[in-house]
Amino acid sequence: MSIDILADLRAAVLDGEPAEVKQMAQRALAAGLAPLAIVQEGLTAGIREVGEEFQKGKYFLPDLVRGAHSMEAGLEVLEPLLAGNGEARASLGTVILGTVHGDLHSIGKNIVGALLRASGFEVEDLGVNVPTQVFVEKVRESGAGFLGLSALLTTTVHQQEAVITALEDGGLRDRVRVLLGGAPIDKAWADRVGADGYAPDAARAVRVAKELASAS
Ligand code: B1M
Repeated sequence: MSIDILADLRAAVLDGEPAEVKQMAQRALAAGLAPLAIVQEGLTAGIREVGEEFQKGKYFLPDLVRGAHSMEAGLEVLEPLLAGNGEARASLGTVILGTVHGDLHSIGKNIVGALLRASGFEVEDLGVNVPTQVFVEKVRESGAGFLGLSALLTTTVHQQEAVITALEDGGLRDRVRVLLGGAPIDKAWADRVGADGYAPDAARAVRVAKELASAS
C-alpha cells in the first residue's frame, strides 16, 4: 500500500501535476510514511525521472518546469515536517548556503537547508545564482562557521572552485568550513578544489556538517 503511494507520487511528479502531488504527499503522511522517505523515494525519484526524460529528448523545458513545480508543491507539505519536533537545543553553528552563480536550481539546496535546520544548524540561505563576491562578503561580515555551495550544472561547478579561491585571496579561507554538493560533483572534485567536505545527498550533508562541527 505505502509502496503504491510512493509509485503514484513519482508518477504525479513525472506527469507534472502539482495539485495531485500535494494530495498524495498528504496521503503518504496519513499512511504513516516518514517525511524524509516521501521526499527521497517519492518526490526526488520522480524529478530525477523527469530529468532522464529531458536528457533523452522526450521532455522539453516546460515539462522540466512543471516537474519542478510539482516537486515544490509536495515540499510545501513535507518540508515543515522535516524540522522534527522543534525541541530547543544549542546551535551547532551557522551555515551560509547558496547555489552558485549562473545556476538556478534550488530544490536540492532547499532540502539540504531544511535538514541542516532540523539538525540544529542555523542556516542563512542566500538563494540561487549567487555571485562569488556575495558569498565572500557574507563570510567576511557574518562570522559563520560553514559555507555550503550547491551546483547542478556541469557548466557551473567551477564556480565552487572560484568561491574557494576568492576566499583564499581574501584571507578568509581559514574562517569557514566549505561543504560542496550537487549532482554533477563527487568527493574527488571536492578534494581537488580544496573543500572541507562533500555530500551526495541532504542526509549525508548533515552528517558531514556535524563531523566538521565536532572537529572544529
Ligand atoms: Co535543470 N538540469 N536545467 N532545471 N534540472 C538538470 C540539472 C539536468 C541534469 C537535466 C538533464 O539534462 N538530465 C541538466 C544539467 C546537465 C548538465 O549540466 N550536464 C539540466 C539543464 C540542462 C538545465 C537547463 C540548462 C535547461 C535549459 O534551459 N535548456 C536550465 C539551466 C538553468 C540554470 O540553472 N541556469 C535548467 C533549468 C531547470 C529548471 C529551472 C526548469 C528546474 C529547476 C527548478 C528549481 O530548482 N527551482 C530544473 C530541474 C528541476 C532539473 C532536474 C530535472 C531536477 C533537479 C532537482 O531538483 N533534483 C535535473 C535532473 C537531475 O537532477 N537528475 C536538471 C532533485 C533534488 C532533490 O536533487 O538537486 O541533485 P539534487 O540535490 C540533492 C543532491 O545533489 C545533494 O542533496 C540534494 C538532496 O538530496 N545536494 C547537496 C545538492 N546541493 C547540495 C549542497 C550540499 C550538499 C548536498 O552542501 C552544500
